[in-house]
Amino acid sequence: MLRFVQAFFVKSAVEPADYPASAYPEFAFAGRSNVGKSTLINLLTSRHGLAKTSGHPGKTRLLNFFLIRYKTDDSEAPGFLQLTDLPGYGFAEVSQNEQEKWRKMVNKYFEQRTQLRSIIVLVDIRHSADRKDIQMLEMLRLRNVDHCVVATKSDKIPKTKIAKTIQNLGKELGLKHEPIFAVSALNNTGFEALLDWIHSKLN
Ligand SMILES: Nc1nc2c(ncn2[C@@H]2O[C@H](COP(=O)(O)OP(=O)(O)OP(=O)(O)O)[C@@H](O)[C@H]2O)c(=O)[nH]1
Ligand SMILES: [Mg+2]
Repeated sequence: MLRFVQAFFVKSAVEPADYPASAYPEFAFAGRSNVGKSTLINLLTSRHGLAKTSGHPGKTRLLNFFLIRYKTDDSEAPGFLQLTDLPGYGFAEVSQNEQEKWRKMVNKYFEQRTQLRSIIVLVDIRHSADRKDIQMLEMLRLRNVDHCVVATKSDKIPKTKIAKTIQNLGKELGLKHEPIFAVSALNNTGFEALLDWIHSKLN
C-alpha cells in the first residue's frame, strides 16, 4: 500500500526553465475546469487547502507542482514523488488567445518533463464522454504518455450505477488497457485503487 505522509507546494510555473529541478517521478492531473483536479490532490494528500479549489471554473491557471513524501508497506524508507495540477481546459469564458497559451504550456510540459510517469485524466461521472477529453486522451496515446482516467463526483449518482457508468464511459472514451476509477471527494471513496495504480508506476 502507498501512503502520502507529507505534501508541500513547491511552485507554480509556465516555462520549462521554471519547473522544479528535482527528478522525482511525477504524475499530472488533467481535465476540464471544475472537474475536481485540485480537490483530488487535496484528498490524496489529506491537506485541504494545499491546491486551491473553487466552485468557479478556471481557478488553476498555471502548472502547480507539489512534492510528496510517501511510504509503502514494503519499505521503511520514505520515497518522494511529485504531483502536478494542470490548469483545466474547456472553460467557456476563456479567449482564443488564452486557450492557445494553455495549449502551448501543456504541450511543452508533456514534451519536456522527462520524469513524467503518468497522466491522470479526470472526467465528471455524470457526463457522457466529452470531445475535449477524447482529444486529450488521443494526444496522450499519440505521444505514448502513460495514463488512466478518474471519474470524479461519484457521490452524484446512485452507488448501484457507478460500476456500469464507468464501464460505459471507458468505452466511449476509447480506453483499451488503461484503467478507469470512480472517486468521490465528498464521501472520501475510491482512492485506494488510484493509489495502488500510482504505486505500480513507481518502480
Ligand atoms: N460533490 C462533489 N463535488 C466535488 C467533488 N470533487 C470536486 N468537487 C467540487 O467541484 C468544484 C471544482 O473543484 P476543483 O477541484 O476546484 O476543480 P478543478 O478541476 O481543479 O478546476 P480548475 O482549477 O478550474 O481547472 C468544487 O466546488 C469542488 O468542491 C466530488 O467528488 N464530489
Ligand atoms: Mg484547480
